Order: sequence, then C-alpha cells, then structure tokens
Amino acid sequence: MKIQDTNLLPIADKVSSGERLTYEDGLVLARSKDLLSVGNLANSVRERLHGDAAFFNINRHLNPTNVCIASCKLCAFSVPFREKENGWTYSVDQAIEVAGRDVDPSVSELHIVGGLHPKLRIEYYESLFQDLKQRFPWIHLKALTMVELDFLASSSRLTLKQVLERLKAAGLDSCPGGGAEIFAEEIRQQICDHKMTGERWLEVARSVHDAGLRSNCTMLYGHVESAEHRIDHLVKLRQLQDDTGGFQCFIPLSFHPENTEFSHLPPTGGRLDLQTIAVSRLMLDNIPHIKAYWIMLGQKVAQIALHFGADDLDGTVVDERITLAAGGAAGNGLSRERLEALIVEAGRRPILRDTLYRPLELSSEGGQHIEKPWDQVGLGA
Ligand code: V47
Repeated sequence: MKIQDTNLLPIADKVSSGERLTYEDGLVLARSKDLLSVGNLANSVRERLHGDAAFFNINRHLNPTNVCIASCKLCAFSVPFREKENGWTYSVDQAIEVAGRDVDPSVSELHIVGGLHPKLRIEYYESLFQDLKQRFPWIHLKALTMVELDFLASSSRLTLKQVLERLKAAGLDSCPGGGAEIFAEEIRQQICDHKMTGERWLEVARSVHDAGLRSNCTMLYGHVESAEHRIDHLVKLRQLQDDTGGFQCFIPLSFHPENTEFSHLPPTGGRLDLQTIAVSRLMLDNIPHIKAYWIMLGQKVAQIALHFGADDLDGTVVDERITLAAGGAAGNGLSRERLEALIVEAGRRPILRDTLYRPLELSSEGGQHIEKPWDQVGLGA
C-alpha cells in the first residue's frame, strides 16, 4: 500500500527495522491524516508479534462499592460518601453472592474495581479475596487499580509493600490498568483533580511489578487532552516498562461523556479510536498486547481495531458498570460464541486465554485447562 503522507516514510523505515520511535514520531503518527497508512504500520507490528491470533477471555466484573471520595469530573459511576441514594457497598457475603450469579467453571477471571470508600480497609479486601478463592478456586483475581491500592495503603496506615504482600497472600493475582487517565498534570487538574498524580500512578505500578504481580495499563482519551498529552503518556508507560517488564497489556479507553461534568463534549469518533489504537501499538514496542475494549469502542470498531494494531478484545465482560453509567451502549456481556464470531468475521483466529495470556481450552465439563504454553503460538514473554 502506498503511503500518502510522506512524513510517515522515515517512521515506516524505523518500524520495518524494529527501531524505537521517538516522542516526535508519535506526534507525526497521531496528527497524520493518512489513517490507513498509520493503521497499516501498526498492523505490521501486530502481525509480527501475534500473527493472526486475536485473544479474548471469559470474565465477569465485580464492583464491591461505587462510593468514592474522589469525585472525578470524568466519572459517572461514583457516588459521594455522604449521598444516601444510588450508592452501594456490598458486605463480603453480598459481593460473593453477586459474583456467584454468573460464575461457572468456564469463567477464568474476576475484574474487581470500585470507588475509594473511606471505611473499607485492607481487612475487607483480604476477606473478600480469601472467600472468593475458597468459593471459586480456579478464578484469577485481577483486582484494584493503582489508585485504589495507594488509597488503601494510606487509609489502612500501611506501606504499599505491606498492602501488596497481604493482598497477594489473600489471593490477589494481578492488577487492572485503570485510573491512569492522562499523566499530564494540567489535564488531571481538569478531569480528576482529587486523584493521585500521574507520577504517583507510575510509582505504584512499579511497586506492583516489584512485588511480582503483573498489571495492565490504560489511557483515557477523547476529552480535553491533546495529541501531545497522549504521546507523553505512552512514552512514560514505555519508560516504566523498560525497567520492570510488568505490563501485559495496554488499553486505550475512549471517553464517554454522558452523566459526567463533560456531558457537553461529543463522544469519540471512529477515526480517533482507530488511530489511538494504532499509535499505541507503534509506540509501545515493549508491551506485548493492545486491547480493543469492545465495551467502550463498540463491537464494530473493536473488530476493525484488530487490523489497526489490537490483538485482544478483553472478554465476555458480564456486569460492567463504569461505561454503562457514562452512556456506554455496546451491550453488557457477550457470549463466548458471539466474541468468537466477531473475531472470525474480522478475519482473525480466536484464542481463548487466561488473564496472563496463556491459551485455554474448555474441558467437556466446562472447566478450563491450559492447552499449550503461550510461546508455542509465537508470543514473547
Ligand atoms: O479507571 C472512568 C475509566 C476505567 C470513564 O486492566 C472512563 O484489563 C470512559 O480500567 N468514560 C475503568 N472511561 C476501566 C478499566 C479497564 C477496563 C477493561 C479492562 C481493564 C484491564 C481495565 O475507566 C477507569 C477510568 O480510567 N473511566 N470514567 C468514562 N466516563
């Protein structure tokens, strides 16, 4: 395919020789009007890493509370501590009951996040994880963002290291990538001024990796940020990954404005969505996976993103509430068959995975076992 935007030519040379792209290259890619060439470059990297494989898992979300002291302007999910209506905080038993509604042996992951509740201390999360593991011993617990971990350390008067050791002992297996938003302070001041700084988010992620846990990372785009802020964010994640190697997957999150203080903004367009996926794949040369999160992108854009750099669709995503609260209309929960059909229709090869990207096969009883080590399907560690 002929590259129309000649500014992309030196970048294309770097991509084909595997040379690292600079911040300036990132800006050229993000600003280019030649979407198809940017996408094609990202697709070449994606196919070099993963061939035609497209990953997905069978998972369920669990939000133990939506009560939050942070009141971020970007968020439609949280409810202030003192507000009497619309808030929920599950007891451990209630949380187990909610999780159990949709869990069967095919479900391999619980994605557990919630608000910053001033009264939920570490003991609550220890009991929750222990009880979940007792009830559903095969399930991977991907729980608590960097923001929640940092808050838990200060509200429980513990060091981050102590929090991580205790939660790991209770059953924490890895951490999701939320709460990163955009690292630039001038943007955080506008969208989430009560949240930890970007620098602190990165420090906590480093501690999580030092504690031997894998995590994911995200970027919230399509609000008041610019291309400069997005590329700066990606470069910072790449720097940390050079040091720790602990990120498994990057997820660009498209901003949903409904019911937030930015409800006057339009939702993101397909062009920004696809270009952001592609630029992320090209800039994050040391993060193995790029996720097209269908809940936020919509099923159709997520499918096409599998040709713009993404190699993963996330999962069946039962009971997702954060995007739904902000006007998400992609649906809540897809069957395994529907996800596979989306991938096949996109011309890719579906691979059911666990949270650590090891391929799974469902047994005749519906349970899962690891079919083969991931390096046999052409993936690096
Ligand atoms: O932390 C909040 C963002 C995140 C809005 O790690 C919003 O595998 C869009 O992090 N519009 C939660 N986004 C989602 C998330 C995630 C999802 C799927 C997989 C993984 C993973 C992580 O969503 C929040 C925040 O950054 N968010 N409000 C909104 N109005």
